[in-house]
Amino acid sequence: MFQFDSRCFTLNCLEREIQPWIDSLRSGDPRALARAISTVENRASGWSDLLKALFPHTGKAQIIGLTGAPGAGKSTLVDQLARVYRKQNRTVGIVAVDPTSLYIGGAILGDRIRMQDHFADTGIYIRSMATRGSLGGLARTTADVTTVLDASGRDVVLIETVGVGQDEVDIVRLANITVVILVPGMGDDVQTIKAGIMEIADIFVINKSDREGAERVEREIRALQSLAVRNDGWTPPIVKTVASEGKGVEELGAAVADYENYLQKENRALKKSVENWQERLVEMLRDAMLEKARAHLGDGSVARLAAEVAEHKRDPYSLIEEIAGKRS
Ligand SMILES: Nc1nc2c(ncn2[C@@H]2O[C@H](COP(=O)(O)OP(=O)(O)OP(=O)(O)O)[C@@H](O)[C@H]2O)c(=O)[nH]1
Ligand SMILES: [Mg+2]
Repeated sequence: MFQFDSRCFTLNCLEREIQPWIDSLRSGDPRALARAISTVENRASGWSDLLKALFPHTGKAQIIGLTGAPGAGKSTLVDQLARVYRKQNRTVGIVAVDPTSLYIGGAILGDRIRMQDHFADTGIYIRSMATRGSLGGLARTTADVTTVLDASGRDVVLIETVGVGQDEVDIVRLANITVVILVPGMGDDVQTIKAGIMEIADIFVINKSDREGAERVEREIRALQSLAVRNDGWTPPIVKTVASEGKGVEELGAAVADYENYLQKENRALKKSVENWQERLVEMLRDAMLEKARAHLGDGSVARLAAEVAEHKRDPYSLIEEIAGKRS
């Protein structure tokens, strides 16, 4: 139904094809939305034209990234937070990113169960990104999927990601608001949490506060905060939650709203967005150049060149200059 016509080569023709799709997507049709997300995620034919056409409709959603150690209760919290927003009549899109195949089984199962829970509610759309796209990094694909959700008119987009690697830092960076979830007594004391993740927190959540040690985690966060004051002057609040019982979730919603208000002042939201785009544009450029170079080199030639360098038949520096077109 929404397939691109492969005979469509002109811009006018593409626009004619894309427009009805975008119209149904923006009117809230979940099938049009699912189709658009798959197209973008799989880099299927027409993906970039679709994103180009969607971009003018973006920038309205509140994008909230939630990250934390495996099993910290991220999905449970996301689910509860989605309920809070639904009570406020705001529509929600959820993107659950699974960075390693190790978590895929559990996460997908968990998401299915939750999906059933929200089944009757078209105000919640859940997407589990189980694959690491071969074209473009995980962060890039997540950003593009978020763009689709934003353009579809979702008021809030919640992105869940395990805070373990650089990819995850990149993913949460694309959010307007970053929530870092810690838990007491899991061996992941504040010190052992990746420093990069701690720095990007706009709000801290201590989930599983029904367990012993929540105060200790709070003290550790406070101690860290006293060492490094953020240059925007915001002190990330600490919210204690028991996600499995829905406790503290309203408070988390309020903390998010506080930060939203803070961002609205003194052009901070725009400043943050410019910073984010700076990162994203560089990444998009890197992807595009790499793709161009690969297409130019053809299949298998990177392996052949690697062999030549390894055997010292040629030096890698001139080789790259040659490929990058600095010298010909
Ligand atoms: N005691 C307690 N258990 C909780 C709380 N929140 C979540 N859990 C439980 O912790 C387990 C993991 O929760 P998830 O929400 O799947 O955690 P996650 O961080 O999304 O996990 P991954 O996506 O696999 O990294 C589940 O069994 C939840 O029921 C809480 O506040 N207290
Ligand atoms: Mg999860």
